[in-house]
Amino acid sequence: MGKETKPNEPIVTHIFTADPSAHVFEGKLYIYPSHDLDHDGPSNDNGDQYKMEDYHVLSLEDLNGPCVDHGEALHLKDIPWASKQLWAPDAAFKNNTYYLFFPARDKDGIFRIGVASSSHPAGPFTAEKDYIPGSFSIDPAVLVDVDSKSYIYFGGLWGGQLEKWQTRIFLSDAEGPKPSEPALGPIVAELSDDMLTFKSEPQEISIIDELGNPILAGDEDRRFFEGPWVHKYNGLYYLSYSTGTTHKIVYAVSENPQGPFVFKGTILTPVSGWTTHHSIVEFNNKWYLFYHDCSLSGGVDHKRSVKFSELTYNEDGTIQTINPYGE
Ligand code: FUB
Repeated sequence: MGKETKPNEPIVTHIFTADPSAHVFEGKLYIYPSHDLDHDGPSNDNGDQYKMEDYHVLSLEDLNGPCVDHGEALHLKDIPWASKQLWAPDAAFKNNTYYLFFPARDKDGIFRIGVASSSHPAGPFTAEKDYIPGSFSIDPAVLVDVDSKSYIYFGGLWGGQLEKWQTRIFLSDAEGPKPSEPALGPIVAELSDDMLTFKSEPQEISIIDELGNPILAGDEDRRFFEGPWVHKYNGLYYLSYSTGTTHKIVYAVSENPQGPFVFKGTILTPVSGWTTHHSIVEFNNKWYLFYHDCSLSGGVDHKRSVKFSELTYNEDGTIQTINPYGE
């Protein structure tokens, strides 16, 4: 059991946590983060420093804490198809079951997305024997829509390998589009009713500007990099994501869960550390942004801590930009 939580402070300090996916289950706020490890191994653009081996589920009864760490919910050794790097997960509830969606490298070193299930939101989760057929890249986020259709969003550049799948075949030498070409978007697929397979072919989401032009690969303040998250507000779908090299969380809006999404603006200004990754959730009639930074570790990129901040919509549905350091 941790101490009381406060906005813009680590919700736990006994372990390093990152990539928080927050959901309200059974009246509590459950957070599904990555579990960062303390190590001195190599750090590079391939993301080798993010060598996580398990997941811990956290929960809060209210936003003043304390935050409960429910312990290990799933370990790499219990995932038959995975070899390393349990990156950013998400969870969903359907069929009276809690599903944990997670990326990991398979035995060939290729990122895939797996599913594990449990009867309890905190697990322990039992992994399927193989990854989701046809899955690739990283950072799954699942939206169970009001009509009970479920969508999985995923993708990430560089270490997340999205560039290598442009032909839907893994090409290890493939590079991303030129700066003047449309950026790669995140991928969406509808999930099967049992949540274990893709019901539809994964398709790329288009992110456009207010004039209908695609966001270009060279537009690093707006183009998709990794960490897609989709939530609904007033009947609209909000796609938010990290811009990677410019370290922002930005968002785009659509009337359709599969897009196209129209770019709107910045939700979170850069935090300490290279990565930025978030989720957005409504809890007790208020909206919250969960995110991470590296303040607790003094700026070590792979030793991150989950924090939260209240999120405010303007009357026109746009989101007010959050600067977590109050500058
Ligand atoms: O935590 C490992 C990776 O770093 C995640 O998958 C990315 O979104 C970034 O936060």
